[in-house]
Amino acid sequence: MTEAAIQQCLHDLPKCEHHLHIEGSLSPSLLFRLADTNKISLPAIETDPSFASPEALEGRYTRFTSLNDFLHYYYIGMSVLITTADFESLAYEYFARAHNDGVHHAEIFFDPQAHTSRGIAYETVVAGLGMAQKRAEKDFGLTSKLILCFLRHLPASDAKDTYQAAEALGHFSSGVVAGIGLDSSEVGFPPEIFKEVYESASKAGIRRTAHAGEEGDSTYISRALDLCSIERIDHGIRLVDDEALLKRVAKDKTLVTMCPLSNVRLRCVTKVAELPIRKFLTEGVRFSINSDDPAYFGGYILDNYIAVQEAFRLNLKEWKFIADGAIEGSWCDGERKQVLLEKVEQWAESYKGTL
Ligand code: ES4
Ligand code: ZN
Repeated sequence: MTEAAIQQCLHDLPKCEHHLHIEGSLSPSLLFRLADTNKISLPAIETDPSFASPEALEGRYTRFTSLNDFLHYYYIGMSVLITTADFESLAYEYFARAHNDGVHHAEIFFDPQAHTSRGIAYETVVAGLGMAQKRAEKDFGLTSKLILCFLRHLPASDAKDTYQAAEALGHFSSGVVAGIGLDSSEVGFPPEIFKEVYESASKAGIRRTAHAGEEGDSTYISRALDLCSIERIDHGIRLVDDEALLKRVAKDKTLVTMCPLSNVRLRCVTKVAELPIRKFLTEGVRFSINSDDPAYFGGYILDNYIAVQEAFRLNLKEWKFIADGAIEGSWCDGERKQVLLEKVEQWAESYKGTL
C-alpha cells in the first residue's frame, strides 16, 4: 500500500475522540481575530514577541518546553472567548474538522473555571457548546458529549463550587454534561486533592476521568483510580513503569486516552515511537488516539493516527482492536455503540488483505 492509500484507510476508519480540550482547538488566526472583535488586549510584543502575529505565535507553539510552558499560552489564548457565539463557532469548527477526519463520536473537555474566573458565566460557555453539538449532529451525524474539567492548580473548593453550579442547573442529570475530568498542571497537584468532588460524582452516577501519568509518575494513575474512582485515564503514558498496574488496567478494560503529538510537543517523549503503544497492544490495554489541543500541538486526530502508523506500522487487526476499544470505552449508549461497531466491521471488510 502506498502512503497515500494508508492515509486514506486511516481516514476511513470510524473514529471516536475522547481527549480534546475545546479551548485547545483555538487557532492563532481565530485567536487574533477574536481578540480584535472582542477588544481583548494580548500581551505586548515587548513582553512576548510571540504575539507579534498569528505566524509568530504558531512558531512559538513548536517550542514548548513543558506542560506549564504550554498552559501559559493556552490560558492567554482562551481569554479572547467571550460570547455564546464565540464558543459555538469554536466548537462547530472543531466538529466540522473532526468529521472531515472520520470522527463519528467525540467527547470533549471544557474548562469552566478558566472562563468564570474572567467573568464569563458558566451558562454562556455551555450554551454555546451545546448549540454546536446539536448542529454537528444534524449536519454531520456526529454525536458528542461534554466533560467538565476541574483545574487542578486551583483549590478543591473551587472545583466543588463549579461542580455544584453545574449540578444546580441539572446539567448532570439531564445529560447536558456527561462527566467530569481533571486537567492543568499535574506534578504537585495529585488526584486525591479532588477526592471529595469525585466521590460526589460517583454517588450520583456521573462519569469520571482524569489526566494522570502525563508528566506525573505512575502513582498519579493508581491514586486517581483508587482514590477518585476514575473510569478512564487521560494520557496514562507512565503506566509502563508499573507492570501490575498496567495489567490491572488491561484486565478492567479501562480506556487510556493517548495523545501522541501532544506528548512529543510537551516533551513527555522525544518521538512518537517512544510511546508504549506496542506494549499496550501486546498486553491488551484498551486505548484511543486523540489530538488533545490540536491548534497548539501541530495536528488534528487523523494526523495523530498517521503519526502512530509511521512509528509502529500497525496491521488491520491492531487498528480494529484500537477502533473497537475506543467505541466500547465511549460514554454513549449501547445502541450508538452498536452502530459504530458495525461501521468498523464494514471498514475492516473493505480493507481486508490490504493493511
Ligand atoms: C492539557 Cl495536554 C494538557 N494537559 C493537562 N491539562 C491540559 N489542559 C489542556 N491541555
Ligand atoms: Zn489533555
